[in-house]
Amino acid sequence: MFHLRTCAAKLRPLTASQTVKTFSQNRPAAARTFQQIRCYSAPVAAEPFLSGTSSNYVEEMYCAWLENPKSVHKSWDIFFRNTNAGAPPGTAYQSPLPLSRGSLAAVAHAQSLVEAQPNVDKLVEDHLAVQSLIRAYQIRGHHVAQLDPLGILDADLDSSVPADIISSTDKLDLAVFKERLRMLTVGGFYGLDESDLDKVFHLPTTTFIGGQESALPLREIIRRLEMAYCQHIGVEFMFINDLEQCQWIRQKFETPGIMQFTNEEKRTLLARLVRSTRFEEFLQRKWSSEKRFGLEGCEVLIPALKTIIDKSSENGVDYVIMGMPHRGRLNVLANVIRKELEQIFCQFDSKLEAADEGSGDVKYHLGMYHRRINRVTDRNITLSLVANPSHLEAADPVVMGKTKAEQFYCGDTEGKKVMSILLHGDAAFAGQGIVYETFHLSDLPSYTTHGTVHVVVNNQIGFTTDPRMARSSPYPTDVARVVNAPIFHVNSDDPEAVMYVCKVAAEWRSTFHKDVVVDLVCYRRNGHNEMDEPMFTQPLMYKQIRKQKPVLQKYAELLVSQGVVNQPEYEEEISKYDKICEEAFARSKDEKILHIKHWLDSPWPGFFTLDGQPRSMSCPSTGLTEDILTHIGNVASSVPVENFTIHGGLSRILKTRGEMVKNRTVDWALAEYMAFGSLLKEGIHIRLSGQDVERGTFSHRHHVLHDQNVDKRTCIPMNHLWPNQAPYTVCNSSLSEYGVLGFELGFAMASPNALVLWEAQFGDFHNTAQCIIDQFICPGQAKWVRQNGIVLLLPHGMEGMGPEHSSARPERFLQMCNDDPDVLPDLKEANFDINQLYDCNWVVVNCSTPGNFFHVLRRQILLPFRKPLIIFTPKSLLRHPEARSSFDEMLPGTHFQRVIPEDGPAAQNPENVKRLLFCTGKVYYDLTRERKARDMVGQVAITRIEQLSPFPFDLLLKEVQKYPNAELAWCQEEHKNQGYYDYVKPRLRTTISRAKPVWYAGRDPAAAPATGNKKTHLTELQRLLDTAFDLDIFKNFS
Ligand SMILES: Cc1ncc(C[n+]2csc(CCOP(=O)(O)OP(=O)(O)O)c2C)c(N)n1
Ligand SMILES: [Mg+2]
Repeated sequence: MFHLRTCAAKLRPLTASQTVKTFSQNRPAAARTFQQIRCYSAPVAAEPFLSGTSSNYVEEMYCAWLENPKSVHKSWDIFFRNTNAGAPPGTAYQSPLPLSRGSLAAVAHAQSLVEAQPNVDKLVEDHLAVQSLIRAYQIRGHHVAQLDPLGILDADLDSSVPADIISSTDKLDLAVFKERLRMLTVGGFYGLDESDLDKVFHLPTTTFIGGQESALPLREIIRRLEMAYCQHIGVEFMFINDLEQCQWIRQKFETPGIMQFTNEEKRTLLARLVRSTRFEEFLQRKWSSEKRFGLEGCEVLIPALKTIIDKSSENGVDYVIMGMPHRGRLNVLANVIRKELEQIFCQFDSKLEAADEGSGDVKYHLGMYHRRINRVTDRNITLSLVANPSHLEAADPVVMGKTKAEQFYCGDTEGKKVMSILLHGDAAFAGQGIVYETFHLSDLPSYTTHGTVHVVVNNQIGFTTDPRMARSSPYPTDVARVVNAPIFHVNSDDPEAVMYVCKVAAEWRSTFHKDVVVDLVCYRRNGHNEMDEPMFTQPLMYKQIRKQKPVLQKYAELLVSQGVVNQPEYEEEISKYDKICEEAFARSKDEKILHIKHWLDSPWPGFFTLDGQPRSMSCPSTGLTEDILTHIGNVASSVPVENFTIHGGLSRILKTRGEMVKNRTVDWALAEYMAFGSLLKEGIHIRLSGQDVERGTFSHRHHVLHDQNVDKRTCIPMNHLWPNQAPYTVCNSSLSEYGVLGFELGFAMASPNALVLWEAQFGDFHNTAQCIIDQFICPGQAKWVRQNGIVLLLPHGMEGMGPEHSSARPERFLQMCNDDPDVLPDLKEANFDINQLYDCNWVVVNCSTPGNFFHVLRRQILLPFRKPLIIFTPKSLLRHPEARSSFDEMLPGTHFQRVIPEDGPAAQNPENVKRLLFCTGKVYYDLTRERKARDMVGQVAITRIEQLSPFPFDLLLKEVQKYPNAELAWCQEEHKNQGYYDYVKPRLRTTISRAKPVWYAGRDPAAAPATGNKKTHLTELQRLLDTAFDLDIFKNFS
């Protein structure tokens, strides 16, 4: 049902407003008070002196009286006061008595009339009522705006009209309006009645409906409020806690006549609608049985996006990064980003062969990067659409992160040059929690992109689900209210209203640098995809949709009727675009090969050779000179600014660090410092983000020092290392994993010359970011030929802390590695280790020494390509006295050790060794302690696998061959169905051509990652150590 409502069109008498206009033109604008003005609407017959010829004079008197009641003759003063106080016609005028006997009494009589208390009270009440009414429209007007092009659903899921708005539910029905007014007045909400409609009220400063006028009759006030808030645009903004921002929005929507378009703008809009509509029709004609998730029903999206981009370009933006779901994606690629049409069309050819390595992705997930001239502003603009998975809204934080990085690298500290636009579906925007997480990044200093423009394709359905079953909030956009983002709902069948809100949204962003939402209330002409039958579930809606005239046709008819275009011009525009499509279609048939790299959203110019290959297939030494190590160590153990008081406990930590530097050793924190500090020297930007990373969850890092005497005074010694170093960013994130990991992944996409790390508070928390891991990090390169060097630091280790906080779930990462467990690669291949890294989907390591941690971090950047790196990081080892590395392990010529072989007595006499134990990570220290205690150093060799994936087949084969008489066992502290066993065992067996068994020493399978009982934990640990060193235990199984 339509919410056709308003009153004034029928009720408005022009005389009152014209009169007031004349008044106000003569009045200084500043004279806005809450003073009541009762317009002298009394019939002329009742006030004989008010003849037509005297009206100008009366107006002048009235204006003068408004400014200063004493400036007019007392009789006028009394007249105007009485009129405004509600004196009935014919009684307002009191002729002044001659100043003779009795005159004082007469004055007193007049005075008493003026000051009649009930009238003054009414006067104040009426003004307050009008003010409340204005405010009610500003707050709730959007609830009655005509937003649904189908006229069947209420965009806010509520058909009632708010109790404090006078709108009738049917604009044309005067009786309904009167009834509503009566309900609100007679003993009702405002205490106003119909006769008040012609009274003139001063407008408060919190409204702009007056334009140049500072007072209006109530009838006109209501009409203008209806025009501003209850037509095709619903503005939701009164929750914003900033007066200036509210005033800005009011001014943009209330100012009379503000929504004006030139004929040229209208023609451009029509041409853009032609492209949008005809593109979908073309695809439908050519590939009627292919899924494309067309835009039909929201064709206005294309001109909407182009308007946002035009306006932003005009305001200085030269790079727009976009993220969007399936709906209308091909159309956006074709008509907003301007991807060559033949490249899009050839994606429909299933016989094309893929030219690039990788498994590719469906056409409506691929990304794009394109630099071109914006024809409207004549300025260069780069547009990038980020590739995305099916998982709705998952790309939101990725787009934000990439935007932040692009801003960072071009020094755009205020977001004036680079911006993001995010598109959403209505169901996904309301339903997916990542939307909320992403909004909460929008204003954080290290995460803000200075405003994202969000556009919701609100087709009032999600697949088959009605919005009333899909959300509990009135609008799908309510989530944006948490960050005070204004929300502009708009009926997408009114293309000019859509253009207007898009312009305002872009201006909002460039003025306030904050998020804003455009909610395009539209419909979906077809099913969820073109093969889908919508009538199964939405019969009535789709009956209405079948009747719905397409927006292009409606708008074309409007412009033809206005004489802005004529019919032949319109038809010419259509056939011109159809021809473009046909020609591109013909060209697309020549394409024989599908190049996924043509769909790259983030090229890295100069990093690869011209044909996209790494510049070498080797990695230099990751070691550093003693001088560099010492210098970094000294800065890491000092406070590099004057008069800065740090906490006493921290002084002790820094002192210990200083002693380690003197002793040429590093612990975990210092090794990380060395890696970061040295890369900064080489111009590599480093960004470490995650919950509490600045200090470190385990209080070991302390990268940000806090002055104990001056609030918020901090110092980051890492930024005081070298004169021309790259900047170091370390930032505590919001308490989000999905959002923040997605953000950092996006940040890492922008440049290969940055080390971007995300640290989980505890490794197991990564599972709330699983979507980013599963959909982007693990398969990203295979799907989108896009490399990414993000590093995940996941604290891991079974330390008796219970089922939570123990396991970073290594089994999950290992299960997703793409190396074949059953095929032994060619170990003699030159640069075997680098080739292996090049071929893998990600690198998984668990370092047992700080030195190796240092090397793997540096290797991440010194490699000639980029791969995600998953590091299981320690907790207790951070402070373990044996978990130290000497500078000697970090000097020039040293490397990351994929495997750390046994180097004790067992290695001296390998043929005496009875058992070769393989392990990874912290359990190594438990094993060596136990071996020593059992005096078995010559019988059991312990080899550490530091790089789990890609699996170091070559080095492990050497280890096995070195101990010909040893049985092989894998030892882990994790439960058998978890940890590394299932990954390592088949690969070890392949390494030795299945010549021997690989035994297991570790915890039994379990549902939970760890016991909650400390004693049980210790018992389990002892049992696994017993198994590891009982040389007879596997005999029975042979
Ligand atoms: C995270 C996630 N869950 C479920 C789906 C399956 N799915 C694909 S489209 C869709 C409906 C989306 O509705 P809406 O967001 O309104 O977009 P529309 O298709 O209407 O444009 C669903 C549930 C998905 N792609 N992603
Ligand atoms: Mg939808």
